[in-house]
Amino acid sequence: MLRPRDTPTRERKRLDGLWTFALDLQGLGRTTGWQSRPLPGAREIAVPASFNDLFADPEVRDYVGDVWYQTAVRIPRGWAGQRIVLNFESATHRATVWVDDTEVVTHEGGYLPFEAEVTDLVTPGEEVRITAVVNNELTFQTIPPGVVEETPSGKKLRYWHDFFNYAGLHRSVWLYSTPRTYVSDITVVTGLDGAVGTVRYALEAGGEAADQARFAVVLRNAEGHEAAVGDGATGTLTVPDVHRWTPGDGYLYDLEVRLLDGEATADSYPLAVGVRTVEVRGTDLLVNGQPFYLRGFGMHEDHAVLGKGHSDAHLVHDVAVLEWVGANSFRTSHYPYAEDVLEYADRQGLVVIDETPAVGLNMGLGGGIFGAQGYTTFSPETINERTQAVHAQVIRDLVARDKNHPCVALWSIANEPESQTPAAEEYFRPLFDVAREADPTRPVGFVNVMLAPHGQCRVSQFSDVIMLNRYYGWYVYSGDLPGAERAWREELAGWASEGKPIIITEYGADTFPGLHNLVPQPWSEEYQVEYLEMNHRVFDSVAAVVGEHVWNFADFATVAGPSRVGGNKKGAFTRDREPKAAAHLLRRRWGGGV
Ligand code: BDP
Repeated sequence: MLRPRDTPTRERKRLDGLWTFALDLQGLGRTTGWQSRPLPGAREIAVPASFNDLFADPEVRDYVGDVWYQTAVRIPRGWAGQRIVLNFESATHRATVWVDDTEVVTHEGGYLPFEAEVTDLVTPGEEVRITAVVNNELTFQTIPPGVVEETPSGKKLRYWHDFFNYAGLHRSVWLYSTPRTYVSDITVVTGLDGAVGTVRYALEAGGEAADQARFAVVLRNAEGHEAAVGDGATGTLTVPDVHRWTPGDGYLYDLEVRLLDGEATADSYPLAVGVRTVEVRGTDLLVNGQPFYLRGFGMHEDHAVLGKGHSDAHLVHDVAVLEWVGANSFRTSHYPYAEDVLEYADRQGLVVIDETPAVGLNMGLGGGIFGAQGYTTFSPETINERTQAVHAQVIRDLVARDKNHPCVALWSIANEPESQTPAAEEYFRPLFDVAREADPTRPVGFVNVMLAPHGQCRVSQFSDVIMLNRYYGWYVYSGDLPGAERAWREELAGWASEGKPIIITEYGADTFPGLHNLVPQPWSEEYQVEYLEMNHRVFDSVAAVVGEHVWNFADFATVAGPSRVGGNKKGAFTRDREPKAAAHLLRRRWGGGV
């Protein structure tokens, strides 16, 4: 699915703004047809945003179930004769959408786009009603998993990931037009041979005359000069003296894809192309043949009021903060981020570890954080073959959306799943095949949890890159940094013997900003600094370590509980992106700018 764009042959209309909104407290909406009338008892709501924090209302914040969104839109008069599509960049975690009274699409999974062709349901110049019922429940067959428990105080959603279950319409909603026969997909794979760049492309058409589709492509450099031309549905363009996409230099070419009707352009679509290679060799991660060391963070889409709603202002600011601190990369922990984020990372030359929403497939984790357990991770009643099929699909969908972004260097197919059991090995083995089949060009890994240390993990054998989340000095050896350092060195030496590159995808200590200690104790700014320094000593002594991502970029909202003080406080920055002492340490180590 290509992202909606304005091109010489296409137009788009963004449907963001104030919609009407209603909680379906009695579960009546679907049976009594709320899509066919103004939503009962509706209030106005902002799109995009999570619904949870917009109102000072606990009923909304902690709501579990269906919520309804509605708006009206006039179809542009000029779209007569065109194909018309309704596109949601995401709806967390599932949605069914109607145009007037007609159901047009249902989609499962909260962080990837979906769309429906609505040409026959609309009349250019006329208004239509768009209604979406969005549901935030999780089950053992969703990614991420969760379970709705009936309690004396009502429905409660239990889940095994450490971030608040924000939900709603988090990203833009679009109405767009294309010609009746249109470019439906583009795949590019870039290569380098000395100073010569190659852009291998494959094009697909959809619609009425898709079978007879003929294509022409032009690659232009950033100054708009033609760098190469080609025709046919597949081909390879060569670019002598290519300007590479390199970390820190997000140089992009523009690939203009044209679908031809005789000599005329029937459809046209532009794709930003960064020419670069990514490869694992021995214990190195190579970008353009050069060893690359990742400095940065695991992040979250998380802001006051907006929750997980995307905002360009916050994107620009977050990336400015990354630049200030000297980060060259981040992980989209723990779900695919808005496409705007990836497009911006492409232009900024930031390297991205792109993660699926497979987080919390580990019921043995965090009893203290998540409350009483009593579930088995992999079993016929919990995470099972059906979950695995959903997981496989989300990997395919993520690759389909993000395959052309030069910023994406590595796929992470899961965060901290159970990985020390035979059931985990059986579950994950085919998923690595799915990822490699979907994208044979990028390394694939998953993020290993402390409960499956070196020697016990049965899933890392499938990874091209070892990714480790480790909390020596926090969850274990808390307050005992010398003990933590010894234990950490010992474990890391084990992983280094595997002969693969290692990225430390999480290390961090909760820190309450403004809490100071002469003798550093956990939760103080001084302890966070000493904790990070200890980790850095360990990393710097192991050649196979090719990256350090602090957990987390910023403090973020999570499930309330005895070990969380106003959210997860492991940020190097506060939730409003002010630096803690640790951020200054990182800036010195990473050579931050501005
Ligand atoms: C890891 C998770 C991350 C948590 C973090 C923590 O990957 O989502 O927020 O630890 O405990 O378990 O702070």
